[in-house]
Amino acid sequence: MTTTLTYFDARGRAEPIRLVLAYAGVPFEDRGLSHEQWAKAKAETPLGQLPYLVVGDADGERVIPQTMAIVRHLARANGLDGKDELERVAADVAAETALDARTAHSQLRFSPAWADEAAKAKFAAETVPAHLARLDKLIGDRTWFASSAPTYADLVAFDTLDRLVGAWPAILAGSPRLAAFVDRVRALPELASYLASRRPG
Ligand SMILES: N[C@@H](CCC(=O)N[C@@H](CS)C(=O)NCC(=O)O)C(=O)O
Repeated sequence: MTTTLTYFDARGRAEPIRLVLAYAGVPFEDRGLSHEQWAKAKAETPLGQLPYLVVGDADGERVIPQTMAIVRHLARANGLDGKDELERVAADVAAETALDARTAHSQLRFSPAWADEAAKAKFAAETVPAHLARLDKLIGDRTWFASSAPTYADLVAFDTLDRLVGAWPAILAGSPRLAAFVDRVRALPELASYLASRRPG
């Protein structure tokens, strides 16, 4: 079986996919296209968007677009989607809540307001805490969001929180349970090699 992930040469949307692959121990080719390469390749991709995943086996190749379809496919294929329906729902709820925060951050990050320090400070002071409060409520005093062991939702939540910490290093100071969660994910032995060698954020 071969697994090839294609995205730009950046963490971006593909990072939760890479984290799931790394945590599951699935060897994969991590293709990072330049914008010139993408301009040539775009027309031949499933939806004209990145990322997409190509999984090859004896039956041929499956080409899968859409970040969260890829993440959830890999989670199901590798037992990272929860043990039963209740856990699967909890994982989906946590992942969607993290993605709400990620989307809000990306909208600011890729807008002219990112150059406006006052707008950034307002976002960090008012918008981010509302997202963090939801995530904090979901994890409560548990170790992982949805199960007794990490699910894909923990990796999606880690990616979001890690991005926020990258933008505002003290952003989790008022959320000790989420800060401890981030440290816990960062310390997972399954992720050690990937986290030590991944692209800069
Ligand atoms: N919902 C899609 C959105 C994909 C998307 O917007 N990808 C951007 C990169 S982050 C893209 O392909 N941009 C290049 C283009 O549209 O030509 C997903 O999550 O995969």
